[in-house]
Amino acid sequence: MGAREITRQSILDTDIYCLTAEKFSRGRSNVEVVRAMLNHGIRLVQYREKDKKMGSKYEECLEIRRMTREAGAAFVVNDDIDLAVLVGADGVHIGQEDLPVEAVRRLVGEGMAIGLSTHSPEEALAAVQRGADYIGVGPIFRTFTKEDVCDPVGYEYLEYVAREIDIPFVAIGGIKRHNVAEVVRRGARCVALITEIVEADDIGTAISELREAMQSAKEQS
Ligand code: TZP
Ligand code: MG
Repeated sequence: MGAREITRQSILDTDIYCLTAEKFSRGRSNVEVVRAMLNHGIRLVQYREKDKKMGSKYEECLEIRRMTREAGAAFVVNDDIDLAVLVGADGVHIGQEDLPVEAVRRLVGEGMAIGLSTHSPEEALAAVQRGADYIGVGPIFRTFTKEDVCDPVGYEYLEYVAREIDIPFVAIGGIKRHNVAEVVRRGARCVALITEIVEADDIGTAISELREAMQSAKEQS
């Protein structure tokens, strides 16, 4: 799979959004895992790393930025706005308790996409109003990957977003090969995953099986 257009509007125009987490990567480094993702056609990667100091995160992000650029893939940094700006990321992803979207926009300028995690219709509507470029919708299923995660939002909220919200969205939380088809049937076009990919014996097999399941669900719906 080749390069693609990467703008604030098009950042989610891909099927699988891969997030890093070295703790779950079974001895592989974030850089190794991202290399495997890119080699298997992933074109949207988020650096999400809760267990490292800023200096190490900066070094890793510089390398991952270089790799994603070479592959024509988009690169998003989770939480750290300064890191996203410093490494020239395509996007930054924030949560409900972080700085407001308008304030983040002042820091990152007009060129960088801002993604915001949401869990309810009220949060989704507020995200649109505040100028988020895309929203995260989840957790769809129970997940043990994220600490302090709220209860699953279920399909109801996902279907609401698919029906009512005009900006791009990505479904996240507990998505696996065995349930991704239903997530697509409920309206998701892009899904974000951590453990199903970083924990896999073979990252390439996990990606191609996810893609197959998504593709046949799309053809049915
Ligand atoms: N945000 C909502 S759920 C989640 C994040 C970062 C964790 C997703 O991880 P997994 O392993 O795909 O359930
Ligand atoms: Mg966060």
